[in-house]
Amino acid sequence: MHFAYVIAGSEATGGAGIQADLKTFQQLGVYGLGTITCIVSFDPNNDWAHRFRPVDPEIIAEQFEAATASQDLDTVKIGMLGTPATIDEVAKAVSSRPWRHVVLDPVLICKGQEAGAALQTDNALKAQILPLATVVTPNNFEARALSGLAELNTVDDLIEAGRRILDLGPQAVVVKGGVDFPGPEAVDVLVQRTAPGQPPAVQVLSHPKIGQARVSGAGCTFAAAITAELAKGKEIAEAVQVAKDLVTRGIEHRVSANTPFDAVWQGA
Ligand code: PXL
Repeated sequence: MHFAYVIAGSEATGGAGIQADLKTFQQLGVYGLGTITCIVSFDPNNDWAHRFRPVDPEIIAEQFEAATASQDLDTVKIGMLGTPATIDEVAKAVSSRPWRHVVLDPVLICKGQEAGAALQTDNALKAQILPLATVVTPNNFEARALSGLAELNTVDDLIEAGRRILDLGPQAVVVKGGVDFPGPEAVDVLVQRTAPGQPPAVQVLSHPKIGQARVSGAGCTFAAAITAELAKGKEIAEAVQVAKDLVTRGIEHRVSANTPFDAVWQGA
């Protein structure tokens, strides 16, 4: 049995967050363990606005203790954290033991948060969590925020963003162009560290976009699938291709809901 661990937020409708992560782990045949960092409950009486509740850092520490004592884990995904106090706790816990892979989905803003608090959280994520990651999966918005590039309009822009984020510490960065990327293709770029002093290796993954609408859980599922495949011993490039295929199928077979977004179906 292979084990994959996720530290992320709960999203109560089941579309995103740790619900999507654990479904993805199951679909890819790995045993999932999870630690909840925050609880997001969209408000059906207020346009499905984000309601966000952080989990007490002490409770995060207890969950981490239970998960890491129960199995010998070497692969972890980090999803939404949400506050500087949560980031402090998760950084301390994750760096307290060795990992083969730490996959970071750098969830930057949750719509329920006010801007001032979000900036502090983004900076803490960049300073404290990004250096622990081996693989980072920013979307278009997150890649711009982390790289400092204003626009990502070409494949070369995606590659340049990936190179800059690689300089912040990880072994590999997957920049997801997503629906914001111009043109008919959903383009992801994998930029991977090679030998010291050598330029990074670049791979471009492309598949025709399936509509133009955002689908909930795509980013969570993508990073969780990479994590599951790495847990099984796959190389990063293979894991990213499996993840791209799973998310593409999951978007093709998306589930409609009363929320503004459809949700990825990992079981397709
Ligand atoms: O899709 C980003 C995301 C991740 N994690 C949680 C979320 C969301 C978006 O709503 O609620 C818990």
